[in-house]
Amino acid sequence: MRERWTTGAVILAVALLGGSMAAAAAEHTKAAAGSAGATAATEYEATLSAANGSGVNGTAHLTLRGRSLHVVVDASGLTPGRQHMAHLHGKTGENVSCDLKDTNGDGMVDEKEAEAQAGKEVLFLRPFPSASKDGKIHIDHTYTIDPAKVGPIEDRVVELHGMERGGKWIDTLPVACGKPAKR
Ligand SMILES: [Cu+2]
Repeated sequence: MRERWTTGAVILAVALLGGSMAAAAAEHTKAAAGSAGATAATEYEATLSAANGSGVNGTAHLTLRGRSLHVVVDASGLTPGRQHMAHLHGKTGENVSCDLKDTNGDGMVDEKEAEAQAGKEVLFLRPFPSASKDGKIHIDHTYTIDPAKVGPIEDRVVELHGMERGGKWIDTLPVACGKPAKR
């Protein structure tokens, strides 16, 4: 009697194990199919143009592979020795542009005005770079993105921030903006 109960338990355990293994195998197949689909890369290029008369210019190259986004930014004309914030900006369901407007007419496009046009940060390009002695920055990093938050790359803009204004360092002030286009 005890023998039969044990046998039954073993059969049940094997059945459960078999079931979970089948589920694991199915999950594995799904993951493999997903990564196979994700190997196709989409490349984007953006020319970064000066904002707020910063004199900053540069380029951004973005490579999207599934949820992986490789970003390379090179720019010059930034404030030497300062750390400059860098982001992708956008608005959900909208195609934003770098047409940043000084709506309050104070002679500069502050971050609030820029956000009205280009939207908030949808991706922080961390670690933020510090400009070299000759005012250059370089970003080369791969991010795992949430596609629902980041949205279509071609609907976003790349922004660099931080410059002195009236002798005061303003870390949020936009200094360059560029719109990625597929290449
Ligand atoms: Cu930003």
